[in-house]
Amino acid sequence: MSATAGTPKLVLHQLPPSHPCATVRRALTLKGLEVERVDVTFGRHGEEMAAIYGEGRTTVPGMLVDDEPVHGTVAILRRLDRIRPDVAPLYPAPIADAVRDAEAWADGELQDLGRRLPWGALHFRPERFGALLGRGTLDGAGTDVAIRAIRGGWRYHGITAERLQADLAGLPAILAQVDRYVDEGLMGGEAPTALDLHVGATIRVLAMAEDLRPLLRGTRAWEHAQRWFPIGESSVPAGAYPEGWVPAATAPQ
Ligand SMILES: N[C@@H](CCC(=O)N[C@@H](CS)C(=O)NCC(=O)O)C(=O)O
Repeated sequence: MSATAGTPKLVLHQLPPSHPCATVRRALTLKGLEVERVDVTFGRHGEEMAAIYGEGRTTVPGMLVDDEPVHGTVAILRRLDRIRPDVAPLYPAPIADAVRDAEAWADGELQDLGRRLPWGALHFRPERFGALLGRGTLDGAGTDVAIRAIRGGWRYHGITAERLQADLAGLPAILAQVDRYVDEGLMGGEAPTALDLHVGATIRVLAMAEDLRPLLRGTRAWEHAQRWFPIGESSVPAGAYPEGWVPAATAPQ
């Protein structure tokens, strides 16, 4: 694919179900930038990414900008904003610093929850692992493979039942933080900021667990996520997390 005059050639290395990759894809469409998408191989993605982006840079997304490696969601969003500053600015001038500060939280604490909570739910419903890849319920043999993969996911992400329970207990506070950012005008406006894109992609991945939807619905996080990341059917049915671990939803504000 050749870049149009003045626009660099962009290549996105991704794992399609990854929420940070969804953030970057949304930024690209908002800015009207063309990109070549390359799916790295799940399981070998670490070595494939490091070979392109350098030692230790094993995660997705990464982007080549005219062959120059730019690694990580934040670096990519900032670069896209420089490439096309006038279309859909992600760090609008009056609030740019505040968006950048909030982005550090969204790229870290919030984004991590978007890995631990779905992996956490899948442990209890491993036959739904295929839903991550847009497939249906797995059969017995497929579920055996999924169980092994999910065990690996728990180890890799440092998930324990104790941590999962604590993450679930902490979710209302996380959602309240998003609502504060909306109140402060850092996201949730007519035009999305970088924060909208980080938050929206994570909310959508959390919504794959039906158990979390009562908590999510009625928050401004949910309402605003839908605008940039439409949320479809859940993938893991209600009743996955152990009883009593998901805090009760309060009445929508
Ligand atoms: N905050 C970083 C983290 C990226 C990240 O951890 N990506 C995950 C996918 S959601 C990944 O590559 N996981 C595979 C691995 O860590 O090996 C970013 O947004 O670039």
